[in-house]
Amino acid sequence: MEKILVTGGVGQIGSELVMALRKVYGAENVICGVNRTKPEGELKESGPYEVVDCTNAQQVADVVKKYKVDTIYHLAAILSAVAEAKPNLAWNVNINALYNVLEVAREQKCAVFTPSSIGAFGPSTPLDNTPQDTIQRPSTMYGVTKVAGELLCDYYFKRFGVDTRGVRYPGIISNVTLPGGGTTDYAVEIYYEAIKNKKYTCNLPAGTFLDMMYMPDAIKAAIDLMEADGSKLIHRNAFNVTAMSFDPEIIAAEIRKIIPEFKMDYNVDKVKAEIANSWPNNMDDSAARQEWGWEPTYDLASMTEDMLKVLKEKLK
Ligand code: VAH
Repeated sequence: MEKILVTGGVGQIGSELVMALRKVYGAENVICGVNRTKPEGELKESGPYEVVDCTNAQQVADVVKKYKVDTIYHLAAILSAVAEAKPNLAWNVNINALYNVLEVAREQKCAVFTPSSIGAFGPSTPLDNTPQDTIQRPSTMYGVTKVAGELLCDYYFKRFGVDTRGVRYPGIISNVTLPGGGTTDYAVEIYYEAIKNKKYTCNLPAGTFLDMMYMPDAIKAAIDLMEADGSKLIHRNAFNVTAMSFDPEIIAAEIRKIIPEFKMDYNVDKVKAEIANSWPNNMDDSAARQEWGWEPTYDLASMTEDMLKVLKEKLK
């Protein structure tokens, strides 16, 4: 990997992935691709950025040719809750933009990382220990775009030899950039509210178990997969990866081990609750472990300790 473009470069994953990739490959070799929101601070100062609206194929092609990009981490996407509110926008960004990226990758011989999600599963999927290969009939526009994206990436590998790779991310928890419009956003907000107000009103009901992962592990998964020996990848796109599974009561109890006075009540968002109920309780990620050595570092206890430590400083 010499020259890397990260689309969605100021998003929850993109903003941290750009910084991690710059540490590994050299800041000047990692281009932060942004659309309407420009990078700020260290993200802006540490290396190049370009405005690239991925729904515009020419803009993608121009940036890839300008920097002789050989690898694209395509993270620009509309997340699940916003996708339900704006399904047409979600299709355009999550599929038409991906098609543009894959076409440019085919022409310019780039490798492509595109994340799928636990959202690619639906109510008829086995929700416990969800297999790598199983029924995928999602009931959300987000899920439809994720399944279509997985199949499109498989096709570009098989038909055109494009080196496409991807993982099915669970909910991702981070302390740098707030997530925007996801069903799992509560698992980030709860930490901020625990520090700021020692209380939180949760929008998913107790008993809603979802796969989750700390951001450092999400970044590690993306880079490790892209660096893996491609000849060993049987599944290649859409590997199940997870680090933990919890419901709101369990994460609240973990927070109380550090902030005993923390209180939580509920005001359930019916749309988000319906989306979350159609997703797995926990996934089987053995294929990723066997094919490219996936292994998370953080569990709920160590993530909670780190999140509260970092946010205590950040929110001072
Ligand atoms: C969302 N955080 O909630 C994203 C993710 C697993 C869910 O894709 O939409």
